[in-house]
Amino acid sequence: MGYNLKEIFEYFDADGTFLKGESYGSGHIHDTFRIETVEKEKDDYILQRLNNKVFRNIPELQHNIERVTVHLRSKLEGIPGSDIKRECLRLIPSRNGKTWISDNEGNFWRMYIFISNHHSYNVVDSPDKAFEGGKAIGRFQAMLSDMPGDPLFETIPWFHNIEKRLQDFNNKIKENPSGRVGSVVKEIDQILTRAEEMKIILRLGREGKIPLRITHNDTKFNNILLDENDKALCVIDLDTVMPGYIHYDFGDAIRTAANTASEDEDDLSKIKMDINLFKAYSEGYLSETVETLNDVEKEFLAFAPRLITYTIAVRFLTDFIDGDNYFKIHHKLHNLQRARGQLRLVMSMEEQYEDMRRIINKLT
Ligand code: ADP
Ligand code: GN1
Ligand code: MG
Repeated sequence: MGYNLKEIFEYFDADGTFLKGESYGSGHIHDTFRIETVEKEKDDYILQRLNNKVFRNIPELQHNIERVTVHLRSKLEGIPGSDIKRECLRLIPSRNGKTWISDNEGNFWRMYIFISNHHSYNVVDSPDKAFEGGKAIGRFQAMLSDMPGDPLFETIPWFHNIEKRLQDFNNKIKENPSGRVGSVVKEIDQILTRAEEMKIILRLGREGKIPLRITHNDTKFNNILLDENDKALCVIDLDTVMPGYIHYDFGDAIRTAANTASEDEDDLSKIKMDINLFKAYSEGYLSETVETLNDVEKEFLAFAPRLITYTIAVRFLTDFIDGDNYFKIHHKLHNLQRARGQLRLVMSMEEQYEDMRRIINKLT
């Protein structure tokens, strides 16, 4: 769809003159554009058409991000040498005084400063990068741990709730809206045989053994930007920052940071969890958080990657059965291919589970 990016850009109170706008990044949810400005010394921008089918309440979503970025910036101001413009997302207000606009076609738009000279990875090729990613998420959680005010708005209710995800999955299997169920019986079986054991984190939460904290909830590695020297720079994609268990962030990051292949890999033989990348990410993450986590949180850290990789497999397969209404896809079997990849990764984690537990035990 062709949008008049120049006109939309000019509704925001940006510093700089529109030069051009192009599709950017590989996110699965919004339509993201990089806007370059004419003046070389001025910032570029990220302009996003927000997915309001996924995020039903844009004002509350934006309010969350305003609160989170204001708090993060106040923390960074207290740290000498911080590069505040690159270490924290900055929303650009629009000319109506809000941090988003809606156009005549019912589209919602927002804009951030483009974080310059960053590196972004879909696949991680070295323990150093994994370590830095872990540090970035640990620091992010630590900085938000004392954010004042009411709990954040739940932008997607039940987001990582595996009981609810399995309910939706089973309902779609019964409905079979696109006639695809017959082609995925093997994958359905792989999911159902693991369903019970996946409920443990929710159970621990209900029993009061692990606390809800402010978590990111979408820590795939391309949402963690590294700097030009591949050091932790900025955690982006703040749409799902809300109350959650730390296992969700740890698990989602390992799912991507320690996968030897990309999420989209169709050759399953290339997909494995790399235990060295797991170890390095864990070291980075725990270097920032080990003092604050309770014993039960630590005990179940090694399980978290199995849970979240499984959860994403359930979500990809549900979307495939539903006829591809949620994630952006680039070919007909894309969601199925992704679900298969995630299931393979779960199996690789199961094989290495004792080693994962040993590593976490040593670090905690
Ligand atoms: P989605 O929810 O669709 O993943 P994101 O907010 O993660 O949307 O943005 C998509 C991609 O755009 C990111 O993975 C990243 O590559 C890039 N991006 C987003 N915000 C910025 C920013 N402020 N500076 C630089 N790149 C960004
Ligand atoms: C989506 O927005 P993005 O592309 O960073 C999804 C995550 C999934 C991920 C799978 C709001 O992340 O939950 O883990 O795709 N985000 C949302 O790649 O659903
Ligand atoms: Mg993203």
